[in-house]
Order: sequence, then C-alpha cells, then structure tokens
Amino acid sequence: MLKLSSLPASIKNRPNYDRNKMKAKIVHLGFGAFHRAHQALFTDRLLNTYDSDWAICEVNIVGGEQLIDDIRKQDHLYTVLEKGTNSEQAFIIGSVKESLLAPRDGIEAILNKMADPIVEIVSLTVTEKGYCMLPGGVGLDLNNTLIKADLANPLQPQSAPGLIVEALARRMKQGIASFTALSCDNIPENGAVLKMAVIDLAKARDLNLAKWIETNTSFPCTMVDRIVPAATLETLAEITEALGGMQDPCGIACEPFIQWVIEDKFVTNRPHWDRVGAEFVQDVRPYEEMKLRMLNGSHSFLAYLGYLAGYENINDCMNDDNYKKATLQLMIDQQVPTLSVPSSVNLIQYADKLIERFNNPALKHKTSQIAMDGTQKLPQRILDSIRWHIKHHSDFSLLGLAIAAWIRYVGGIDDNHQAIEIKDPMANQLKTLINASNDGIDRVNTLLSLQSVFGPDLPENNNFKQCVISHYLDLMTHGAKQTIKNLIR
Ligand code: NAI
Ligand code: CS2
Repeated sequence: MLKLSSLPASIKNRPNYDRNKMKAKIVHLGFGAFHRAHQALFTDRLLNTYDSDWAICEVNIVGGEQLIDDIRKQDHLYTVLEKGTNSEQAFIIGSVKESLLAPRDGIEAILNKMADPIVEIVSLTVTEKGYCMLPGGVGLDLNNTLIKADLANPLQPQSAPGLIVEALARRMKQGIASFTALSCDNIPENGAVLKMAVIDLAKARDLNLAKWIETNTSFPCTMVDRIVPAATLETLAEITEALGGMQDPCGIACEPFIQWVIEDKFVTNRPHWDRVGAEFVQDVRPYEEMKLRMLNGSHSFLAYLGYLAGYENINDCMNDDNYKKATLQLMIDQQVPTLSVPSSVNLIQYADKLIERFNNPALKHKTSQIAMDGTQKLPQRILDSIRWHIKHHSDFSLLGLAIAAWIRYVGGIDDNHQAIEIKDPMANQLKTLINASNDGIDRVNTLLSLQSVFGPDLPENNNFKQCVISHYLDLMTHGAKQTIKNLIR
C-alpha cells in the first residue's frame, strides 16, 4: 500500500500541501483510469502550486469496487506514472479526499453528498453509454433500462443523469444553489448532451424542476485529452518499481501529453485549472471536433484494422509503415477538410504530433480496449465526417474502410481465424444481426440497417454502401494488412 511516509526521497512530485485543509467541493462520477490521470491530476497540481482548497469526492455507481476499497486504505493517495518514449516520471496525487461506492455506501449517501451546499461541481467520466441517450444524441432514451428504473423510482436513481436530477431536486427544495455539471467524456458537445439527458429526465418527472435546472444549472462543454490505457499487471509492476518497491494497486500509467479545454460557463466558483495548463474558452466545439475526428477517429480505425491483423497495441500498428501512412492519410485527407478550427491551430502539426503519440512504445494501448463500444463511438468519430464528404462529393474511402473493419470485427473472427470477444452495449443486437446474415454483401447490408448507429440517411446512400461493401470484400479476401497496403498512396 502506498504511504507517503515510506516513499523514497527521490519521488519529488508529491503533495506538499496540507491535505486536511482540502474541501471536497467536486463530486466526480466515474472514478476510472482516465479521471485519475487527468482531472484529479490537474486538481492536485493546483493544490501543489497555488493556494487552492478544491478537492474531490470520487463516486462509482457501477463497478470499481476494488479500486475504491484500495484507495481508502491508502488515504486516497495514488500514483500517476507518465511514460514517454524514453523517460518516465511518477507523481503522487493527493487531490482525492473522499470516495463513495453505490453498492457499499448506498445511493442515499451519494445523493446527500451531491446535495451538500459545499459541492460546486459535479463532473463525469462515465463513458458514452453512461449518458443513456438516444442514437445521434437527439434526446434521452426513455427505454434505457437504467432510465426506466429511475422513472419508476426517482428518489433512488441508478443512472448518472438520474443522480444529477435527484440531487438538484433536493437542492431546489432546500434552497441550495445549483452545482455546475461538467462532462469530461469523449462526446461531441458533451455539456449539451448531458444537459439534454438531465432536462429530459427532469421533465418526465416534474416540469418545475426541469425549469429550475434550466435556469440555475450550467453544463459546460469540454475537450479532454490524454491517452490513459487501462491498468495492467505490467503497468502496476512498473509503478512498484518507480516507487522503490512499494505497491500501489490504484496507480495508473499514461502518456506525458495532457490537454483540457473547458467552456467557461460555471454557475458558482471554479478551480483555477487554467493556472496549471487547462484552457477556459468561450466555444469548445472546434477543439472537440478536431480531437474526436483526428485522434479518436484514427484510434478506432487502428483498433479494428489493427486487431483484425493481430496487432495487440496501437504502437504495434505504428511499426507497420503502411498502417502509419494510412493513418496520416486518413487524418490529413479525410478528417482535416471536415473541420473548422481557429486559424492559430495547425492541423498538419496536430496530425504529426498524434502519430508521435501513437508511436509511444512505452504505452501499450490495446487495440481491443479502443475497439470496445463501437456503436457508441463510430458516429462522432467516423460517420459525421462521411456525411460531410457525401455532401461535398469528396473521397471518404479510408473512413469507409474503418466501418467495413468494424463490421468484420463484430462478425467475431479475426484474420488469423481467432474468435473475438465483442464488448458493446448493443452486443446482443449485433450478434442477432450477424447470425441472421450470410458473410459478405448480405452481412454489410444487414449491419448498415442499424439505424441507431448509421441513422436513416447513410444506408440509403449508394456511394456509402458501395464503399463499405467493396472494402468488406477486400478484407474478406486479402485481410486487413493487404487491404491497407492497396489503399495507401
Ligand atoms: P474506465 O473503464 O477506467 O472507467 C469508466 C468509469 O465509468 C468507471 O468509473 C465506471 O464506474 C463508469 N461507468 C461505466 N458505465 C457507466 C454507467 N452506465 N453509468 C455510470 N458510470 C458508468 O474508463 P476510462 O479510461 O476512465 O474512460 C472513461 C471515459 O473517459 C471514456 O469513455 C471517455 O469518454 C473518457 N476519456 C478517456 C480517455 C482515456 O484515454 N482513457 C481519454 C479521454 C477521455
Ligand atoms: C480511445 C480514447 O478508448 C478509446 O476509445 O480512443 O480513450 C483515447 O485514448 C482518448 O480519447 C485520448 O484522449
């Protein structure tokens, strides 16, 4: 267990502030890998460098039991190991003050904390599916299992939007000011999406409450970036080594790069995260779109094509020159034209930097991890760009290849004839479609009929369909490596 008193003196990056003076004014939903290496780290840097008292109460609604049990045993301290290509640096993070776990502490304890007047921000990293939205982000999915449960029992919610609505209902009733709800998930206009989920749920409950939330709560959008792969036995062993032999089961390894762009729209106070590298801006959209399409779009492309070919990690894909060229081509030729960013942003440099980050051999970011939840990720990473190209009559062949590779991937057999385990909230539905179709053109047509992913428009577009079919047939005949080779310039 991590203990400050037994840390080797060589570890200089540790809390040098009085942790007893910290106040848990942020409640964070989704204490996973990413939050530990991003928002909690920014908050720690602020405590370490400036006179800040902002700290975090971590909440897990689903999963993460072991993590919460472990972090409580080490006074909520943990390690972030930043791993560059040739160097690494360990940081002991002290910004977490409290933690709550739904199955152990109960929903009531979480709601009490969220309704506490001390809380000014509720932030989230609950993954795309945690927002319980209808496909295309057009509204809350009232048929979602968690939402149905929340509508039936609003005082004991199970979903993230449900918790926020009930906490705000209590604040309204008790005359307590609202908090700011800060989404930090990889979703375009994540603040607007969170707002829609919360307001739709509140409306289904009480129109007055919905109105109060609209008037009193803000939902800033954010662009968040740092590659933080899930912890493995290997990364935990590296952390033990960095700590001079001390184990930290809550430790997490990540890349050195970090970025956080936040819409400056808070209803009360906010931490001065900008003093430690975050940027507060008026409009996050251009940054979000750039990151989602260029970084995450390339990630999904590499995840499916890489996994099919037997590449375990993103950096393994980068060691294949054809994959590297295809990724750069995808970014420059097929994602850049779809973007409008401020003139100060150089997208060519951004693409080069992404290739450098993907190349990081120390990171070992698994293609199987990124391939998860494709039905939730492809629309904003790939399909919106395809729609742009259809409108502008331009080439989207590599984007189409990513979709063909996804269909091949969810078909469940890779290029080496090994079975693939599909992790996706729509896994059952996907399996039904796969079983009901013959491999080949029929499979593509069947999968493209999934309106919740492709909308009503794309399956009707003949160019799109033909592009995906022809790549799919190539993948069937030649495999992923050869298909990519045939496409690069
Ligand atoms: P993780 O698997 O380590 O953590 C996921 C967290 O979400 C867990 O705390 C879990 O309890 C919670 N969760 C999952 N389903 C939920 C649901 N239905 N309702 C409420 N909570 C739920 O994943 P990680 O790496 O922390 O990523 C989480 C999200 O953060 C991603 O989906 C993405 O949107 C965002 N992100 C991740 C980055 C990364 O490199 N890992 C970088 C940028 C953003
Ligand atoms: C990845 C992201 O898992 C995924 O789908 O594409 O988590 C990616 O690592 C981050 O967005 C980087 O900021």
